[in-house]
Amino acid sequence: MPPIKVLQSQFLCAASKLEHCPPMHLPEVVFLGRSNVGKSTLINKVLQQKIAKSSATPGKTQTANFFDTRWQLTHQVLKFHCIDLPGFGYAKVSKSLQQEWGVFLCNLLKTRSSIKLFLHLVDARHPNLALDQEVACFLDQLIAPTQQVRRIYTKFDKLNANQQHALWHKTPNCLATCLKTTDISAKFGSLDAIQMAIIEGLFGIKTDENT
Ligand SMILES: Nc1nc2c(ncn2[C@@H]2O[C@H](COP(=O)(O)OP(=O)(O)OP(=O)(O)O)[C@@H](O)[C@H]2O)c(=O)[nH]1
Ligand SMILES: [Mg+2]
Repeated sequence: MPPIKVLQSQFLCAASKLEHCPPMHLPEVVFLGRSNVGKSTLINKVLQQKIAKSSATPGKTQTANFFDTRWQLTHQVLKFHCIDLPGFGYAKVSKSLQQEWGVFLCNLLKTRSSIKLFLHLVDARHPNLALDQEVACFLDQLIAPTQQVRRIYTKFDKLNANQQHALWHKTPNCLATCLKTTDISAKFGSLDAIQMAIIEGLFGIKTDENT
């Protein structure tokens, strides 16, 4: 697999309305999932920089946060945006605000044709929650042929070896992540696999890792 180098990443803007979102000049990958599932943490991992704010308290990310990044893959320089979203299903915020986020997020996901890849993060300990199934159906209905959805299991390190094998067996070649690279056996995927999936989803560049 050709090496990926993250050349540069920077915070671009935070949006709570469609009008605040940046122009759709670059392909975009959006990280979505339940509150506290590990969206901001995974963005920091793939961008190799503490750029998205993560927290043990659910509801940390409250706006759609856009990050600009430039990666090098052999001789190509690839530019794209990562979007960190507020989580679904966070009960502590006032209902009206939550509804507001719901409408904004749904419109963002439906109308931003620059989003080429939706990464749906699911807690590996709870792979079949109704809320995640709803999100998966919602995404299936809205995606265009130029867009792709991939599921990533987070907190894989919280499963014991048997549970890791069972989940892997059920969904072969799934993408999985954990807090520290050493917490996950290489056979269950790696940060490289997630980075390559992003490049494949955004630019259609296929590598051995993803085939
Ligand atoms: N053990 C373990 N902990 C994780 C993993 N990913 C994230 N965490 C922890 O889970 C908590 C939530 O992580 P965040 O990245 O802030 O989650 P989020 O999905 O961005 O949360 P919101 O912004 O509130 O929606 C933090 O304490 C992280 O350290 C993982 O793969 N393994
Ligand atoms: Mg977050």
